[in-house]
Amino acid sequence: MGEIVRQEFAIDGMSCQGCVRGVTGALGKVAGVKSVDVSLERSGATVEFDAASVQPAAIVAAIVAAGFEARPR
Ligand SMILES: [Cu+2]
Repeated sequence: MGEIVRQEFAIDGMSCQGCVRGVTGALGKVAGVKSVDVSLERSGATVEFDAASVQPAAIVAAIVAAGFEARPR
């Protein structure tokens, strides 16, 4: 188990709580992600993850695969 990192990601394209649930569910399936807080108001997500097992690019990719644009903030 590596260092737990907390990082903000900007997400474009979320318009309702269904989108928030979609992103939350997608991130919850990424191995190494410890916690997810997706906010419609902030158009983003705060993600805590194990830096030894997941890279920020994989978190971005999971959000994109769910149908949204994302980038580290
Ligand atoms: Cu929606």
